[in-house]
Amino acid sequence: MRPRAPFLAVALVAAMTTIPPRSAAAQPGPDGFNYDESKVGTYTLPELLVGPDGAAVTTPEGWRTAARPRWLALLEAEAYGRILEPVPVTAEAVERGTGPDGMRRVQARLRLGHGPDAPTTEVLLYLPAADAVPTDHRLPTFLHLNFGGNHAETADPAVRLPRGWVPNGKDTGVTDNTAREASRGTLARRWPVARLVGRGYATATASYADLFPDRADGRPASVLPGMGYAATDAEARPDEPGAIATWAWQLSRILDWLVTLPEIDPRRVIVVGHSRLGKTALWAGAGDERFAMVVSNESGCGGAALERRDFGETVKRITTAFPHWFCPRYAGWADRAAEMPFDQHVLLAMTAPRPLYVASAAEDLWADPRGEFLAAVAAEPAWRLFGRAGLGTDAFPAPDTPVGHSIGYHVRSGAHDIVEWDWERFADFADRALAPRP
Ligand code: GTR
Repeated sequence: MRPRAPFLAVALVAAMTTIPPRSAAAQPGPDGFNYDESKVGTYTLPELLVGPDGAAVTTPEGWRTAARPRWLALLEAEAYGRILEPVPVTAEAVERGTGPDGMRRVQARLRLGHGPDAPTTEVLLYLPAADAVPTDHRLPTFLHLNFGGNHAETADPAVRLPRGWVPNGKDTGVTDNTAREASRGTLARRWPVARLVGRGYATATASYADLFPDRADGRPASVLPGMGYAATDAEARPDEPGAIATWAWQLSRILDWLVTLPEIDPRRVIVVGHSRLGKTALWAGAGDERFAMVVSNESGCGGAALERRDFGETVKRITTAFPHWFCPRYAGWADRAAEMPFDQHVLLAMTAPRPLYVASAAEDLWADPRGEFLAAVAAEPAWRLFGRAGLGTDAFPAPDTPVGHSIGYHVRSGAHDIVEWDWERFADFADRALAPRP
């Protein structure tokens, strides 16, 4: 009789190839973390409307002059590190062409600072066709950093490849940290350019790896040593900026260039980010009030999600897995979330009174959707000081049902990602929140 093992092995392989991938709901994140709402426990958030002396803040003026600066300084010292100073920005190697569907395409290499050794970031911008908008019309603009390089975000064959380090990735097929032609368009689902441009927006992107390679030993290879900051982690001071602060600086420098373009409305540039880049978008909007609106997509721990809620990713885990994202002092809050002098509602409130949109995904339990929503609820008093309605509800909404006024929120069905449906909701919100007022 023939042994049965080979048949079994073949049957098993066949079965494995036809089993659909396990959904994120069945596998919410790494083992050993809480995904059970009944085990979250109780917590008390730090009072938002207070100044440095602990006195209550009750007016917009008090927010601007006392509460906001106090919280911003604390977030710099304890979480993200010092905000980096601006430098002169020069556009080089500017290409203007026609992209898909007649859109105008602009590519520019921005030199940040003086001299041939100053770092550069490569920006890709799409605008509606010239005959699609009235002359002199200035466009509201979505700006986001991307993970795979500009060429991965669109199938447009003219888009230039990054010259430096890029992360390896399943989607892009990169395995040696080097950008490749074969990645072109592999992440296009994350940036629905034609839809945004069709709705009357300009939209720009750049690779997040241009200035700080996203790896634990990235600091020496980042722009920070050249800007007078520590060359090694060992030399880094407790409030030394990390990768998130550097990426936020990149966004501000791109904004410096965008606002010089006659097509762009300098008062309607919206910063968007997904996941670690959602944390970055929030921090960029906190430090740079020229961003007219901020969008956090599934930013989770260190982003929109409350740390005092024990659900999904924790400060301990994030500072162990990604020590380079934050300032060194942040790791000191691992396992001590209840003692933190701030929580993430404070980060969200840094956008007030500008419009803020927070987005979650139902299966993305690692990022704690409910914790992201509750942070937005807790941030609302900052908008109310300005007579704005904020979120306007404390009831966690059903999936795919956007809510809110000056703060928008949705929890999309599905897994951790940023997709066209999310962007459409950001644009719906921006249409309302940034509509030119008479
Ligand atoms: C995860 C990390 C999250 C989130 C995510 C991402 O590994 O734990 O905080 O930022 O990466 O950026 O995709």
